Amino acid sequence: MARTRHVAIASVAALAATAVLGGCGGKTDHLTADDGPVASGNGITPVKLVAHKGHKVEIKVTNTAKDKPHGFSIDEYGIKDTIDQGKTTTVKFKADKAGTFKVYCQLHPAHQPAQLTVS
Ligand SMILES: [Cu+2]
Repeated sequence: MARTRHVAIASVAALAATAVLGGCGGKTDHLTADDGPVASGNGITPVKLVAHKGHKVEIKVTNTAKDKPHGFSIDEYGIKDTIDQGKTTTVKFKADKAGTFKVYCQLHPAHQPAQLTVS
């Protein structure tokens, strides 16, 4: 009986350890961006996005244009998405590289890009 109780306590301790490890480094930066018309044409706003190195990043991107799809790319993180007009998508990646990266519409290179800073 005593041995059974000991085993039960050990497995509870193991579960608790797993939960703590899961929380460590598992922080997520939630960002929001619009991809579509801006004052001077089309582009991505806000023009400055900031994330913390080591965090997961989720960028909720809405294509606010009414007439055409727009793209959302960050080359250094291997992101190349296309969002249909009026739709929202969530771009997810791990911010494992520090630096300032160009965020742009790969469908329309002339559109105003944004910058993602990871530090
Ligand atoms: Cu575009």
